[in-house]
Amino acid sequence: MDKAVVVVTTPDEVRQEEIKLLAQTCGYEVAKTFAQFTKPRARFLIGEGKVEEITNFILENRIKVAVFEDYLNSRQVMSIEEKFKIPVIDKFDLILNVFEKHAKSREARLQIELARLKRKLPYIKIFLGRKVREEHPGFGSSGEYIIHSTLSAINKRIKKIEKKLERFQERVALQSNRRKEKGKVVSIAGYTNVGKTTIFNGLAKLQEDAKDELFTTLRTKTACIKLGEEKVFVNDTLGFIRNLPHELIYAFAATLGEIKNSDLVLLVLDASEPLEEFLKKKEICENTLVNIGADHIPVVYALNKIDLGSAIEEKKIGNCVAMSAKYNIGFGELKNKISEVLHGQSGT
Ligand SMILES: Nc1nc2c(ncn2[C@@H]2O[C@H](COP(=O)(O)OP(=O)(O)OP(=O)(O)O)[C@@H](O)[C@H]2O)c(=O)[nH]1
Ligand SMILES: [Mg+2]
Repeated sequence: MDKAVVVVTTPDEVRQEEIKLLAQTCGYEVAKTFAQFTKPRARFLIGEGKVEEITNFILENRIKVAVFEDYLNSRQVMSIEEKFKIPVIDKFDLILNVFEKHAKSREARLQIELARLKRKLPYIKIFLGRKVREEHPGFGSSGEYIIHSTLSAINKRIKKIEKKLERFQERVALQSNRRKEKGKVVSIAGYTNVGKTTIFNGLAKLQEDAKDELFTTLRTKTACIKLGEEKVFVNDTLGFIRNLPHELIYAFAATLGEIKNSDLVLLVLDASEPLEEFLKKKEICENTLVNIGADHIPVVYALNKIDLGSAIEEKKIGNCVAMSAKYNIGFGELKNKISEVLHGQSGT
């Protein structure tokens, strides 16, 4: 396992935990976490003294990668890498690495490549500019040619992937329209690792991957289930996370788009979390639904993981069902609630 250092600039403990969990999901062993809560600095994000301290630790402990919790711009990445002499990644890169680890479908891989290319473009521009200036002093036409041809090759690739994903999205839309003719569609949404796939498996009596890792599910899976006499299609979807960069939401539009086309969103929340954290994650999920244009759809809240024992009275909100997907508790009530809301909405 490669050793990593984590650098945090937020006092928010949950964010600090989350970045460590992401690093571990990515296969890194976190050797040490460095924290600095001062105002962000332009050059390294953190102060020069801190940079020195971390550089020494990296040298002494054979650290392979430095992970920043906050987002870094390309110039910052480059300046920090010059000091640390190891790759520097931030939360955006880390999420992409986790996605990559779990990407099984061609579309997921394309979406990741697209996000990475777009993200790396400014970095490559600066990097090439510097290199060309070093190797071709005077910055003559040959240097400019190198930059131009490299960037245009990358832009071509971006366009090509975007076309492919567009076609994929059209196919998905067609499929989901066809499904809609046959029955109602319920999308299971929520924070990553909250138990969406376990609920999906319980509803559909399937055995999809459900692991104690972030972002196990990348590609929407659909199953047809019976609610009484009625056929309903259920989607298992990609998880949400705090601070999910907009670019990433756009890159995964093909995947998240299905939520927008459903008749009901089953929003899964972890009822075992302290109230404050529970409410924060609920807000993040609801904001994400707004961002992907799915906030007009009726919601049923699944308060999952009640087996872990925590006060849930104060967490009961709107149409909700307390359940434990892992221990098969609450599925009957959940199905009834889904039917009730689906029918209330259709007026039948
Ligand atoms: N204690 C407890 N654990 C649960 C429950 N439901 C799910 N889990 C566990 O939570 C972890 C995540 O479950 P998943 O179903 O993979 O969660 P997910 O929301 O699909 O996660 P991603 O697809 O990775 O975003 C797994 O280790 C599950 O076994 C529950 O009701 N109680
Ligand atoms: Mg899942």
